[in-house]
Amino acid sequence: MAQQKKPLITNIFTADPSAHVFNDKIYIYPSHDIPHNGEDNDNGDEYQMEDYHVFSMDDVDAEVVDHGQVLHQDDVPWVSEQMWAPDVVYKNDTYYLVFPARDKEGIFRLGIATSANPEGPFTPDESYIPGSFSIDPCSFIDDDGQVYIYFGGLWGGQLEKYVDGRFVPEATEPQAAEPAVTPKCALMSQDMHSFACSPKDIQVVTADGTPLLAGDEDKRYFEDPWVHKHNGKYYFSYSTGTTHYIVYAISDSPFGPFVYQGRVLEPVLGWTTHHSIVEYHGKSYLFYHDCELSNGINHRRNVKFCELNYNPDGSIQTIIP
Ligand code: FUB
Repeated sequence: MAQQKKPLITNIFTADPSAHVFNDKIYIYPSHDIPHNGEDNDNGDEYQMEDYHVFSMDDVDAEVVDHGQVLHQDDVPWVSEQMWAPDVVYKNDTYYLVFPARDKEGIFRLGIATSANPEGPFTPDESYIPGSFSIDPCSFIDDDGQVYIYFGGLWGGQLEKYVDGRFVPEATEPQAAEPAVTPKCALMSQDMHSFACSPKDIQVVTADGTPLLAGDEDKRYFEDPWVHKHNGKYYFSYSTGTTHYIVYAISDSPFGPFVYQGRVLEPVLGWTTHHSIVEYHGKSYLFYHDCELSNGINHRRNVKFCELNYNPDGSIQTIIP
């Protein structure tokens, strides 16, 4: 079953799956795609998500359980629209949902909502994380209990509009020969409701230490960060957006620099590609999405998963969807 790469959730459209193991079960925290007949554009207006559902599986071969709606945008005081790709981290005996959405001015921010249970429901903070911006938060808890949030997405995700920490609406991507826009990472405070430091640039570099260029669209960061640890190394994986790959880079530090390695996943059906990597009972799994259920409609996506394997040198074997 784990190898079949078939749509895992079929009762609603789901995307951007963040998978975690809590209490020996696999929990999936995806976006909830809402069908409509509007057109696609580079601003991501077609992704009109309003709420989150949580899913779980007792084992990789078990039925997936929909725990229902766990948070709706109408219940979040600071949100106007577009609750996109979320993630969850467990700390302080609490499950923290970290999620992006547009604030009342239309600027993407990151918010926190909490629950005593992994399946929710989640209670949102009154306001977004001060100093947060852009989309696609990925939470990574290190062996020492410190939580890092990696985030950022180009175009609709507004990442290129942050210049020296300020939102500059007219800012555009760098020229092809200039260094690529970097994803960001912030250490979370111990109470998990604020950043403990200003967001730092995460550099992805070539083997000789040169930062990737904006024109290297097969490799440079676009959106969808994920960090996991394997044999003591930090693996930073992400989507290249315009070229539709999931690729990865490795570092000895959670703040990088990360050295580019290769591809995790070849392009799927649909424009976006988004993933997470989780270890369960001694095996690793890739959770991702495509548009199989809707025959390729970009904003009607479905979550899938399959096994992910490493070579003896720690490199990841590329997955063909
Ligand atoms: O789901 C909306 C956006 O599409 C996400 O934020 C991106 O990562 C892409 O999957």
